[in-house]
Amino acid sequence: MATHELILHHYDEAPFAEKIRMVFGIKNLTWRSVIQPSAMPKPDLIPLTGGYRRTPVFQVGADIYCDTQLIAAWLEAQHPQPSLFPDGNPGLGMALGSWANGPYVVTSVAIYMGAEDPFAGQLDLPAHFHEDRKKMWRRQFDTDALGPRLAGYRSQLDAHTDFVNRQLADGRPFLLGDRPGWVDMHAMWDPWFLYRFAPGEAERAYGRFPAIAAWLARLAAIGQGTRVEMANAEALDIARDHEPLPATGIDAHDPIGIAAGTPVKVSPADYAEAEVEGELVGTTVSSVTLRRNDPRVGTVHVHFPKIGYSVAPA
Ligand SMILES: N[C@@H](CCC(=O)N[C@@H](CS)C(=O)NCC(=O)O)C(=O)O
Repeated sequence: MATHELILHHYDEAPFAEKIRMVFGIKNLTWRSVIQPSAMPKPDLIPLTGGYRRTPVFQVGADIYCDTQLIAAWLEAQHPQPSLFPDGNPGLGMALGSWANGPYVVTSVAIYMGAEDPFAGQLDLPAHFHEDRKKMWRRQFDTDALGPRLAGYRSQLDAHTDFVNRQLADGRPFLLGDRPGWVDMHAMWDPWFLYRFAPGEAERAYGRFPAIAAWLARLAAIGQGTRVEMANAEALDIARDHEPLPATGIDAHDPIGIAAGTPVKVSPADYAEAEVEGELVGTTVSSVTLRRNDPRVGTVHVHFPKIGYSVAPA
């Protein structure tokens, strides 16, 4: 049985999932695609994560990795070449995630949520999608009061876009030079999302920049590795039929102050809060791992990055 299969839980319209699909492309990996709903409920995902509902989630056997920061770091560690950091700056590439996942993404999502017709992109989304997202983003903005703030968000977006234009100004094909990397994935999130979810807004923001269109086309041409679909139940069976990797214990320098074996809850701190409960079984300088038991999948280890997540005794 193939414990090593790389399983991505995602849906095609998800821009954070697109970042990881692009990583599969850069590294030319074969991966299994499990389609999850774009809005709650997610009955085939929650047994794996314990309540984390965001997209994507990555699975290898009975190890479940939440958040693109952690998934990208895992893929880079296991499949180092071609590197996601072709300029040799992994720290900067990872640090820019806090820009991309924070102010940059929030600006584009606010523009989409506040746009006249949020379904202008002709996407296949469920009727309750907008309500679901309103609840999900309530810590960042009040979706019903975005109208008067849209102009401000648009001008914020243009300031972020200017970073991209300045990188591309000397004619380089990708943001860091000749080869694509994680920084390209950070920066393409917003145009990729807006062109699909609010095309009029995307045209306003990017239409006058041919260098951005050419860069997006180069990224799209990389492809997404070899994608092989998998039924949802098969992914759950794989988790059930495997043991998670041995727990690492608490990192010797970790100031977290919670002993291994303590029941804890982990939650995203920025949006889509959810209390994932489990037993703390490991930390590294950048991640925390919980052990959970679920009637459908048995024992799983759920891994979260530290950045953007809170950990507290349950
Ligand atoms: N920081 C997370 C953010 C993930 C995220 O917000 N993903 C969006 C979709 S691209 C999401 O979860 N939307 C709600 C959903 O899919 O249920 C990451 O980097 O993975």
